Amino acid sequence: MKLLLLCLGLTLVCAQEGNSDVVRSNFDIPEIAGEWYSILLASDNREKIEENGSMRVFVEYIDVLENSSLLFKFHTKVNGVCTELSLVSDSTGEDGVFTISYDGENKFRILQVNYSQHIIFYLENFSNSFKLLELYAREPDTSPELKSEFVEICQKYGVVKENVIDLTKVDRCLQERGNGVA
Ligand SMILES: *[C@@H]1O[C@H](CO)[C@@H](O)[C@H](O)[C@H]1NC(C)=O
Ligand SMILES: *[C@@H]1O[C@H](CO)[C@@H](O)[C@H](O)[C@H]1NC(C)=O
Ligand SMILES: *[C@@H]1O[C@H](CO)[C@@H](O)[C@H](O)[C@H]1NC(C)=O
Ligand SMILES: CC(=O)N[C@H]1CO[C@H](CO)[C@@H](O)[C@@H]1O
Repeated sequence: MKLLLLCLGLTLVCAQEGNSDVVRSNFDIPEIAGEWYSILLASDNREKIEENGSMRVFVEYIDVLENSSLLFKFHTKVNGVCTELSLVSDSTGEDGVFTISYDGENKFRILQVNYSQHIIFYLENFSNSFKLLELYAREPDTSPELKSEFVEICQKYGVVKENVIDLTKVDRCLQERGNGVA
């Protein structure tokens, strides 16, 4: 009963299903720095994330720069060859929201993060028409529970589950990763 009343009072908090050990606002951006692995990738435009798609990128690490911009080091397969890709994304000043110029002008936000475990990004374009959701983890793979939660989140953002790709089952160019963060 007490719990029910608490939920009525704090509908917003209680309505947040799934993993409660995550941060959904007031992000501590320096905490997202360091090594990550791409786990799941989803888009309403599947071509973007299929083989040879521009958004099929595998993260190695995120660096937080002095001016609060983020440096993403990725690997991507170009004609079957692992190729490095570094992108800088600038802070918009809004909590967890950044811009990035890559395949058009894009804007992304952090949906949720557990700094020591995983992070979920939602990217929306300015110049082209597609949405992208990404799940990164500190380890090369995550629990099936977290993967299912991600699929549910994608559906809420209008991306069907058939358009969620499990990158742990493909070559993520892991052998190209450096030893630690530059
Ligand atoms: C991250 O997850 C771990 C294990 O579930 C938990 O102990 C920790 O409190 C979480 N951290 C945050 C910031 O939620
Ligand atoms: C922040 O610094 C990086 C690296 O020097 C640069 O590429 C980026 O344009 C800068 N962003 C802003 C908003 O000044
Ligand atoms: C991706 O590009 C490679 C090299 O050009 C080609 O062999 C392969 O068939 C392409 N894959 C798809 C799904 O188009
Ligand atoms: C966030 C954003 O600007 N999304 C745009 C993506 O591109 C389509 C088509 O140009 C626009 O309708 C969206 O507003």
